[in-house]
Amino acid sequence: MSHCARVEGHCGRCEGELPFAFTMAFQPIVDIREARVTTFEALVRGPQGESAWSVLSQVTGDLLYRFDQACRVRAIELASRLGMRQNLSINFLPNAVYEPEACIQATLEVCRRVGWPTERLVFEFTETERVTDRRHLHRIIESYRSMGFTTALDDFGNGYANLDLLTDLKPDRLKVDRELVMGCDRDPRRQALIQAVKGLGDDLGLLLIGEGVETREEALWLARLGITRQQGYYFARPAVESLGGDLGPLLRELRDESEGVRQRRAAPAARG
Ligand SMILES: [Ca+2]
Repeated sequence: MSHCARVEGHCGRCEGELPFAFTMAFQPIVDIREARVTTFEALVRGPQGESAWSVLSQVTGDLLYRFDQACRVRAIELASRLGMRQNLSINFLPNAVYEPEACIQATLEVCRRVGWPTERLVFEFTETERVTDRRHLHRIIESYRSMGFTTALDDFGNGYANLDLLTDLKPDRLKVDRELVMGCDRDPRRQALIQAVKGLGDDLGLLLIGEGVETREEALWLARLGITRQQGYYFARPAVESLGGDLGPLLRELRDESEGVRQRRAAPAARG
């Protein structure tokens, strides 16, 4: 891995080989209103498609920086090689970013090398429990925003993700966690919560994404509320080193149905 030009002298935190192999899977984020895939989220996997945990459990503290950098590089290289035309969403570990403007250099370098436009990169982040981390996270988000990247607050509605993060960190996008989405078509409590989050998102100018959509009913309920950006097994599971199958027929059908256009059609398209 190349040296980081923005750091005086020698940083070295992200240099060196990793003692284990890994690869990336890609899961689509769709827009039902537009009936298209807008983004692919890159998710870490073992070299033979093993779980994320099988890889993450090997990331010790001293490997954190280089692992985070290697994930970004691998995701961008693969997205380019697979001919991805959509946005690429990358999860980052706030604790793996030492100095935002310096640590982004390897990312920018691989973008230049493979010809990936930086405006098609989205960075997803989650909150951690410590206030000092919050300040650090704030600095990273501000820095990324100034560099023109899109940011998304991940897992909202689960764990540490608090309401004040929205105004404090000002992300561009908000990913509504599976915990809220699960069974939303038939649970009044979840519906009330999601409606409140939607109102908040609208007021703050955030684009909402429903995560963990697993059924057609959840997809349609969210779409009718106006949360037309969605991700989950209902559309596609993460595909290792692949962009998966064509979701066009399914998405057009959902668009028509959510907009009230009832058309007699055959069974839903096969999932990707
Ligand atoms: Ca994520």
